[in-house]
Amino acid sequence: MKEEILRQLQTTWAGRNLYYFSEIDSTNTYAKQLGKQSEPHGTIVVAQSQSAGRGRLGRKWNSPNDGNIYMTILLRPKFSPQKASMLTLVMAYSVAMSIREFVDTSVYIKWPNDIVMNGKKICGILTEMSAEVDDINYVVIGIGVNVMSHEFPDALQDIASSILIESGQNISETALISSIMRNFEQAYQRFCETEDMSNIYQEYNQMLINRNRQVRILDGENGYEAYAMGIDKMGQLLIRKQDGSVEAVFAGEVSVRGLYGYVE
Ligand code: BT5
Repeated sequence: MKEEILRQLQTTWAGRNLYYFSEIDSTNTYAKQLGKQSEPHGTIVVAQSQSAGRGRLGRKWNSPNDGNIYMTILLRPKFSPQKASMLTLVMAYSVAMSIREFVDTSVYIKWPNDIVMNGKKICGILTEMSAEVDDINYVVIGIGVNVMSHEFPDALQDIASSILIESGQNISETALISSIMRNFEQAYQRFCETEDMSNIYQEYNQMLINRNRQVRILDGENGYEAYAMGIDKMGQLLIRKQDGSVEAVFAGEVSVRGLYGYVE
């Protein structure tokens, strides 16, 4: 498997340094350990299954050995720590572009960190960082893609699905990993030119499922309805509130839901 991934990778800096596990607790946790050591920018960690896969805010990521993707990339960016949260969007854009190369079914981004097909979540992204005030030590971006899962636990039935279930297509996970790395390397270079989403946000908005929709903004205890317009150059979601005022919502602070469910 490791050799097959390396054979297919077309990247130059990224992914040449590859750690592969049949099972691991979490590829993000492992990549963070590598970040503390001197492992280079672009190192990737891939696992066939995770025993303690993580989502945001202490949530769990269901990670069975089903032919899915669990991977993390280690980066050592030169830009300031405030910009790192935009890397989640850069990765979401890259993953959506990649899945679109393989399937006929529509693939969308749900801001900020999910990929959806037919209104179901097929991928989540978890970005974590170690930084000083002005400098980033390292960033890890974890990607979980449900490629081949046939079924999900009851608790996830309503929101989760896989590429196989939604498109009926069998995709090789190694080919998809290679495509994600190629698209991410290119998108990351475009991001670094301006250190913001200027080069990417218009294409991102084309794939944004929340765009031009009523959404529910979940902000800690408070929730309110607004109209989502798309992201700006800083990766913030522009929303029009019911009083007509336009606000930019920062990804770290809130979640977005549809009015009646996960997307719609
Ligand atoms: C995420 O968090 O969506 C980020 C998931 C990142 C997973 C990758 S796998 C490789 C790397 N190593 C790790 O340990 N993590 C990363 P969040 O937005 O908080 O969503 C978590 C929620 O998604 C859960 O509370 C469930 O409702 C749902 N969920 C859990 N497992 C899922 C799955 N396999 N597919 C779809 N939804 C799932």
